[in-house]
Amino acid sequence: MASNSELFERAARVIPGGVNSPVRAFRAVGGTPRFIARGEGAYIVDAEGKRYIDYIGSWGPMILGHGHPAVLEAVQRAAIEGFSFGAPTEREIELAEEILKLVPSMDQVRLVSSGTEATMSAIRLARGATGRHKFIKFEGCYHGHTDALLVKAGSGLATFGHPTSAGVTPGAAADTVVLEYNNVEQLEAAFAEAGHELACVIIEPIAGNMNFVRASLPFMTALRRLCTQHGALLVLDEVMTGFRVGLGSAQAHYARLIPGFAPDISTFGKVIGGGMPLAAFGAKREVMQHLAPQGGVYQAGTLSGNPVATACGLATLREIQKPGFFESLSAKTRQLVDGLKAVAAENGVPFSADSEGGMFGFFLLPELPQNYTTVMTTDKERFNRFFHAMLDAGIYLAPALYEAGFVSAAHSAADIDATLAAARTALR
Ligand code: HOZ
Repeated sequence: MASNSELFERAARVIPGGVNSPVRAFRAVGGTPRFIARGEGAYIVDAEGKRYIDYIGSWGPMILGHGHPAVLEAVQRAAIEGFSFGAPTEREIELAEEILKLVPSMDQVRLVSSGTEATMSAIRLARGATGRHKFIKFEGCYHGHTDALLVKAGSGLATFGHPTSAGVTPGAAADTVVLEYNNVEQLEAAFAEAGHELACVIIEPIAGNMNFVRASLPFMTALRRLCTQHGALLVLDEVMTGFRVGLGSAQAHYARLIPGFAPDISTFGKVIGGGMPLAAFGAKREVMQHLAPQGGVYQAGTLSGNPVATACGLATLREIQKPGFFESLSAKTRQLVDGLKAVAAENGVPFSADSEGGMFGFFLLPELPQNYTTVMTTDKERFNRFFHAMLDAGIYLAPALYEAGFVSAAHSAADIDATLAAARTALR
């Protein structure tokens, strides 16, 4: 049996940095990434046979835990029928119908293979539909790795201290306007100056790539009002929050608090694929009609609407609609977050934490931060010590303080208790 470090050394010879996505490399926290051999419900088991309670859940998708029987069965059946046809299938319609039933801000949805594709296509669609070039994004929000969006982004870029990626040309980023998250004044000023040139504003409604930072109600209200006033489209990036913070996603949460609130375009990923490469973007019919083959905005993909991925997504979406699913998931996640706060208070450690549905975040800061600059003031050394002590105790948290965490339906009360018991020693 090869150890994690042997596998990492071997991987580094053939894969840059030994990983296929940078945050997996443990660079922010140091040490050796765990090579995962298998997942079972709320747990993952590494190459050395050590079991962990998994709070990453593949960075969001595994809302039912690993190897849910209904999902497994649907995937196995679909795989036998065929892996990929590059032609339409009935299951794509079923998945689109299921998504649209749960997200009333959209009439139509286009299936793609990754969150990056979804956000990239949403920006192109907004530009094509409005005939404008510029768009606003917010510092610390990560919308995938397309050039124009890799400016002052969170997640892996924050981890490595390069908020804007090398290789993004000034031309590619020239129409990207970056503003501070939750800063209404800055937003008003930007619209006053360039509102007529803006195709859209893209935002993570709960930013999960600078840990967990909610858009405040005044900020979201201003955003909706300004977009409408100036003819810019509001793009909610729900790749992370979609079907994860609640059945109607983050937009339903804001719609409950802000009368009439709805985005113009939404992007989804992660949960809608249940762990398979599947994502989507959607909007009202008048916006979506700009997409090829009806309209002039081109977008395509060989594996888009893949039959195995749609089976996985569909089975997952059906499970999360069962009565009481989100009530139970939210309660468990709150139990974890409240427990961590209590442990930190016992240990006299400055700590704040928040959750919505099955998504959570915590900071070694006395108050929840409202923007990226404040997130960056977190005590990194203490976070890294905490991370490693938890890992040793069999608790698998995100290996960077800029990432949100995820609880699944498979996590039990005993798992949460075990996590809090480990935190009692680790959080010092
Ligand atoms: N974009 C993810 C972090 N927010 C990382 C994905 C991965 O490494 O799997």
